[in-house]
Amino acid sequence: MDTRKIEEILGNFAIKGKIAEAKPFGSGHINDTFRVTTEEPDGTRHLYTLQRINHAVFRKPQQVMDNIERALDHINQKVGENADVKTLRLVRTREKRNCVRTFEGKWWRVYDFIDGVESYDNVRDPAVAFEAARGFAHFQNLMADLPLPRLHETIPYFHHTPMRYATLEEAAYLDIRNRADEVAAELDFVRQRRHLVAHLLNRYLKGQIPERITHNDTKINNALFDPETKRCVAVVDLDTVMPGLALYDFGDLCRTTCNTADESEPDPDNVHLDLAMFEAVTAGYLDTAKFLVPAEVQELAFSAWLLPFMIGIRFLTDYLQGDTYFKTHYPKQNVDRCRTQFRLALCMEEAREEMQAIVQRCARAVGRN
Ligand code: ADP
Ligand code: GN1
Ligand code: MG
Repeated sequence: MDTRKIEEILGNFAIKGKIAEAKPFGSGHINDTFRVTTEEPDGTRHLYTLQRINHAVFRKPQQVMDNIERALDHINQKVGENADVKTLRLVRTREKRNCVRTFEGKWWRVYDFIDGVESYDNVRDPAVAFEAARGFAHFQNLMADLPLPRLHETIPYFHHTPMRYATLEEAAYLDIRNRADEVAAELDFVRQRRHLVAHLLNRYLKGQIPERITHNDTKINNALFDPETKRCVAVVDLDTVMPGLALYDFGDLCRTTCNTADESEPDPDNVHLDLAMFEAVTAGYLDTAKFLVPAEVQELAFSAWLLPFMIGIRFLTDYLQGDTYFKTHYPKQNVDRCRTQFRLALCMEEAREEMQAIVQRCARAVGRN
């Protein structure tokens, strides 16, 4: 995108100074993100995050923005001037709105850029995993007393595994790109495990696991770290903050921290489960998520398996549907992503007892059993 276009969009927002630089930023799969530097006449510089909300994914962008605004008002009021945490701050438009819709029908928002922090697509350091888990648990904690009304479901059935499975079967049946034969082994992998898709939802429906306000996209690169203290100082990507199960947040963080390979690793044999990382995530999460009920603690290891399984299903579905949802950078990236997730899930099946033992050990350490 050229600077003139960015200038035109930013012209709607109450930013300080004139654009000095605008660069694509981050490695998110959904939105278009830019880091923008502006400069005032006296040389003072400011940094902003400009984002185009992917409205093919988020069909009601205004609801996304209203959720985010409520969540941030609540969080910012609670954390106050606490210097240890950095929170997202929306920059309003000159008309005091939280986003703009251009005449072409595109939706844009601006945040203050959180500077001086690091984010990682892949981590191998258990101390970072521990901190990330504490960061997301802290986020859940902060959201626990958000006043009613209930937040909008910005993507209905987002982590509804039975629905994700049904959509996969539909995509395989329609097979609009003639790709189903090529991924027969992956489809088979899913079908062999279909009896597990409703497990957490059944416990939720029985009233054993509560609905909470959750982040729903807790991959490690949505946590920002202080490079010196290595503490998680901010949680970003709030588009999917909505009612959900805490276990989904825990599981997604395990998915992105316990895998020794990248998400798009082309050779599944390079995918291994790092149990030291699982232990660190579990310990960090239990350290801060004091609100968990016993059934949630019991299902931590299961949710660590469920998320790679479910997100693998989503990558596979997207491949069958022609790669229209996740950004891809080469033709079969969604197949690589899917195989990586399924290999990780398989490793977790093989390590099931060890993972349960780790959960019990961590729970005992914080007096939870
Ligand atoms: P996507 O939905 O496409 O993943 P994100 O909101 O996660 O978009 O943004 C992409 C990446 O940009 C994040 O993973 C994070 O590393 C970085 N990022 C997003 N917002 C900010 C911000 N306000 N300050 C600093 N970095 C940010
Ligand atoms: C997307 O937006 P990003 O890149 O943080 C996706 C997540 C997936 C993840 C897989 C709104 O996350 O659900 O788990 O890719 N976000 C949405 O890497 O679908
Ligand atoms: Mg993101």
